[in-house]
Amino acid sequence: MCAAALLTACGSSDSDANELIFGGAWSRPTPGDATNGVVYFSVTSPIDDEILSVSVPPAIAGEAMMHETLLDGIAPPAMPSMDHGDSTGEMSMVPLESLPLPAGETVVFEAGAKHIMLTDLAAPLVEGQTFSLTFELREAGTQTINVLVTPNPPD
Ligand SMILES: [Cu+2]
Repeated sequence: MCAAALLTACGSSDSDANELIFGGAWSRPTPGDATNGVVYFSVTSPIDDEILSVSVPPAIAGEAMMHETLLDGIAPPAMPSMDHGDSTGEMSMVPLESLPLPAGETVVFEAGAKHIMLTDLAAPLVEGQTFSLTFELREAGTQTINVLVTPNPPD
């Protein structure tokens, strides 16, 4: 039943007032030899909440993690640095252990900023494909969204 609810939250029947609003979840198609994918979306919580973790079905990727891209010169938060890049020079990424969602504030995951990183892709992500991403939130519990694989951000 969630399959039809493209780009919208589902599986939230255990909450009502705490309903999160997810927008525009998308992921770039990947070339055949890529091991990592990336997911972007926006989320708004009506109450103060916090994303505790994110997961992806094993049929899609080995692991999903929240990351933030930083530029050299900007002090990273007090977390271990994790540099994926071998040629990107000034860009680095740090894992986000959790992410606060202040009430009513839209938090955006987008290129060059916060993103969900998928590692150990089981297969290339193909344009038109969809897959689910599941979030654990401190207040809202488990929330699952559908992600569309597309080269361009949805409107
Ligand atoms: Cu990353």
